[in-house]
Amino acid sequence: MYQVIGTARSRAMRVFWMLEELGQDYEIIESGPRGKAISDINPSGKVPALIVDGTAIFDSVAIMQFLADRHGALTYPAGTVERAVQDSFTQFGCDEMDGVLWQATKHRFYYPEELRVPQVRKAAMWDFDRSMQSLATRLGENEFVMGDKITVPDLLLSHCAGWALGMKFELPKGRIGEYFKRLRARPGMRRALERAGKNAA
Ligand SMILES: N[C@@H](CCC(=O)N[C@@H](CS)C(=O)NCC(=O)O)C(=O)O
Repeated sequence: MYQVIGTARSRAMRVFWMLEELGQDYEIIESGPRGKAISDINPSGKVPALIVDGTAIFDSVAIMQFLADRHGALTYPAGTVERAVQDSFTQFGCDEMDGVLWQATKHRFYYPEELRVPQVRKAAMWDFDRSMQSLATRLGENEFVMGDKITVPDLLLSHCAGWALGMKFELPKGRIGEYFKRLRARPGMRRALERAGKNAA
């Protein structure tokens, strides 16, 4: 059985959600960032980690893609043009959403107070807004970023959208807003939240 180190309030949520979508069982090892369970195996102290066959894999996006590949779902096969386009959306999520939000989060809560620059939040909102505009164009009328098939970046992008809401960033209305809502309403997301939320209690 898979073991996941992390909590629902971290990027580990992406991994719980992916495992639910894939119908795979998993054990949650509760650890916040830099907690003992994660620091014992990950020198950076960052969550999440997935333990599989005795090996620890770090980075939520690497883990999600690994699981999708391994179980042959929510992904196009490596080496196909579709996979290259899919990966470009994944990279978009990392750079244009996660990276921007993480920067804003660090300057809001995470850095020692003397390193926090309040203006970073405004710049991050500006970046985020531009990202949403380009996502709107790329998504067009599609249900998912790759058309009618859900893939790894859909989970990543909508997880980031929830993070953005938590940071009081404005999410676009219309098709993009509906796209995020549709994804977050999926039963797999609901199950992951219920299970990881309970586990955290
Ligand atoms: N790119 C990594 C980032 C992991 C990460 O930064 N996790 C946060 C919690 S969501 C953390 O543990 N931060 C601790 C730190 O930066 O010291 C991933 O997607 O897993």
